[in-house]
Amino acid sequence: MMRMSFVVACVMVASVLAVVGAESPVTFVFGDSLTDVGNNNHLQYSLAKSDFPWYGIDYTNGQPTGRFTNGRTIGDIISSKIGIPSPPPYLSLSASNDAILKGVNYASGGAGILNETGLYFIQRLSLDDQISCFQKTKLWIEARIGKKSANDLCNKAVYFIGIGANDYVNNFLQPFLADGQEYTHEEFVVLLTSTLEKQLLMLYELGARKMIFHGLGPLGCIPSQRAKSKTGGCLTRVNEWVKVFNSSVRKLLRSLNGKLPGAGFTFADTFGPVLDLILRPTSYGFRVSNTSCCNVDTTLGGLCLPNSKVCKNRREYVFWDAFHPSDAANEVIAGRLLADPQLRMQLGISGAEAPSPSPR
Ligand SMILES: *[C@@H]1O[C@H](CO)[C@@H](O)[C@H](O)[C@H]1NC(C)=O
Ligand SMILES: *[C@@H]1O[C@H](CO)[C@@H](O)[C@H](O)[C@H]1NC(C)=O
Ligand SMILES: CC(=O)N[C@H]1CO[C@H](CO)[C@@H](O)[C@@H]1O
Repeated sequence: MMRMSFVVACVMVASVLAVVGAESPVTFVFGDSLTDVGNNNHLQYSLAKSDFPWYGIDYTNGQPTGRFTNGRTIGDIISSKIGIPSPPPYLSLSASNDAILKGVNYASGGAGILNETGLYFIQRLSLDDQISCFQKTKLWIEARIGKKSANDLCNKAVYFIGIGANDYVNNFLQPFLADGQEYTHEEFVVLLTSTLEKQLLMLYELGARKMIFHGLGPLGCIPSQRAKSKTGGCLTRVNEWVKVFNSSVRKLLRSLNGKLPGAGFTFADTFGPVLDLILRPTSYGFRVSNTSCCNVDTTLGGLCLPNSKVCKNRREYVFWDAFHPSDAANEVIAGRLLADPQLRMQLGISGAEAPSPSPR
């Protein structure tokens, strides 16, 4: 599970943003528990699941869906703002389902860039697995509309990728796993970046051109990491590492844009805004950011279990459980992302009424 992402700043966005041209964008979503909308529910042996109360308490019908938060994910909110349905989980679809022509979500709680990340969850779709699933989707699409149209669809689609937090939280930062012992952080970032480069090249070969990579947020400030600090403060060293990762990925995307014809790979940096949300929650209408709404036991995984106590006003908390932002925080983060001119361009949203981000 687990990554905290970016951002901040309450943004006033019209209920549906104007999407230029008649066609709604087709979106393919890759990632971890921040964007999983139910894939892991289909993995029988996965331990990275959230298909129980209190998850989903603020979602439509108040039921758990496999989302790792009390309500909507950032992706759900972005989809709704641009007027498209949130793409369904890949593992709920089949070749004959019309939904595959409109967008698919491959995100899986516990997943990372590296195959070995989150191995103690037994089952999850690593980024390599997610790309294989996309490859299958493309074959399904070809069977439906022909090779040329399928290529065209894949070229025009927008690819959201948000991954890497588990490579820290459920790999490098776990003292009992090999990667944290084998590699210095410098070497680890090289490994992550070079693995990601191969993965992005694979997506490019499959037709991806417009891509938005979500950088990591201040992971050192999520409740599961704070719990490791004597004072309950943010782990500065972890935040510094995340910044190095972000720089390295941003550089990678620039270099790929320079050598791959037609590539428009964007880095969406939300580290600063999310840190601001955490450091000054009251400026955004929140009250608490140093602990989660759900009273979780970080020594027992940090998820919100059915027997946990949940806070009264869930909108007052930036974090829902030890790893994941609340629905209210996701709304702030999504608004911040949608204020990014590059992201708006990728989504074909007209620039005219760009929302102005401002703390509440
Ligand atoms: C990770 O797993 C995928 C598929 O399971 C495999 O194709 C790939 O080579 C593996 N990558 C590494 C670095 O082991
Ligand atoms: C969070 O911050 C509040 C106010 O500064 C403090 O009273 C509380 O002890 C902190 N909680 C944790 C878990 O650090
Ligand atoms: C060079 C560079 O792009 N660094 C960025 C990576 O990390 C932090 C947080 O995301 C950014 O503020 C830096 O600008």
